[in-house]
Amino acid sequence: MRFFPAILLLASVGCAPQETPKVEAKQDKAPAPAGDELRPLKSTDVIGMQAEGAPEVAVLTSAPNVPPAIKRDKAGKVIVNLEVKEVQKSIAEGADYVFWTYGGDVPGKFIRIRQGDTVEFHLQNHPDSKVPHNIDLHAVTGQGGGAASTFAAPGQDAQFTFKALNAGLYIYHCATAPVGLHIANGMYGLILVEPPGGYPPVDKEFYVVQGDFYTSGKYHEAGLQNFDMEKAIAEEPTYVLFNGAEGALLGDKSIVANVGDKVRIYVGNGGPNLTSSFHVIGEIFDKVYSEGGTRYQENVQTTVVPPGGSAIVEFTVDVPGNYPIVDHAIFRTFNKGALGILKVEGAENKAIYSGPEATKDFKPVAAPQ
Ligand SMILES: [Cu+2]
Repeated sequence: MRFFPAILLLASVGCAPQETPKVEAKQDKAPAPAGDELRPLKSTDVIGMQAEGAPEVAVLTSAPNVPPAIKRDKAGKVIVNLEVKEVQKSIAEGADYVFWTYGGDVPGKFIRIRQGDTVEFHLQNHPDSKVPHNIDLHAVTGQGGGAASTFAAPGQDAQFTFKALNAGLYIYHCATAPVGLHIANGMYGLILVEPPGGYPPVDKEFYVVQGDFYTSGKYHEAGLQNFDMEKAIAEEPTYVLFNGAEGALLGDKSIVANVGDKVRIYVGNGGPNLTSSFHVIGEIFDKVYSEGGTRYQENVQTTVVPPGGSAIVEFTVDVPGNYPIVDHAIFRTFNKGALGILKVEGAENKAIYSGPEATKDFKPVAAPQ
């Protein structure tokens, strides 16, 4: 009986359709600044598209660098040569780990193509590798995202071809069993599929991927560390890192921009387990292409990046300083390594940020008796 008035209300609204507010029309009129939106094609319109011009070999870059924007105004044929290497490298000062990598580093090489491109993909497993690998690119439509066609033993080059039907920013990763182990060892990276016309130009672009790592020793324990399966299953990482090592974005490896620059960061999360609460301390993201998709949200403080997912964040840097890049699940930053620095250089603007103005004794006003 308590719900009776609500039912009456619903019934009365149902009887008066002429009074229903036209919400849809309002939403359709949401303004979009000219030249500032992406113009992806529908995947169904891309299927019959033919590659034009001579094949080109994709420029691949190691983090935090990003390949140049695609200049082509037509879909083309692109050849990607991605080499798998198993390498022992520093995971933290004094601690080493044997990473399995796409190109020698974690994350793997950044791949940049255009929507509609036909991509001849070569996964090249170095002869010194101990185990076979493959690749699942989330930008691929088809069995296993390519994993079913790229199984490469050490010393093999596995080739397949795909058409990039959907624009967006996509994770790629190894999908060889045990998949969790291959990903936990660093086998992931990003592939950007630009829509026709590309992304709006910015001054600086960077490539940052978070990952969680499970070492046999404790955080900062020295020496060569083994993978710890128990910690991985429990989802209790020893390290949570940007770009595969503690300090990969600190000191002289910090990313740098100048006051006034528009900055875009292609953010990925390789996982294998943890969702990132990606945040830059002292900045607000003017735009976030959530989950690496087409639409953007504006004025965002912290964006969620799931394992096997991505986001594109953009902001203009207005005043100089050191801006920490963190996972705002903050013990990961201060106790597991998830910390980078964006260093912004240039003239101060006291109207935006004064800096310390005064510090003096504070005496609370006594409460009235
Ligand atoms: Cu692998």
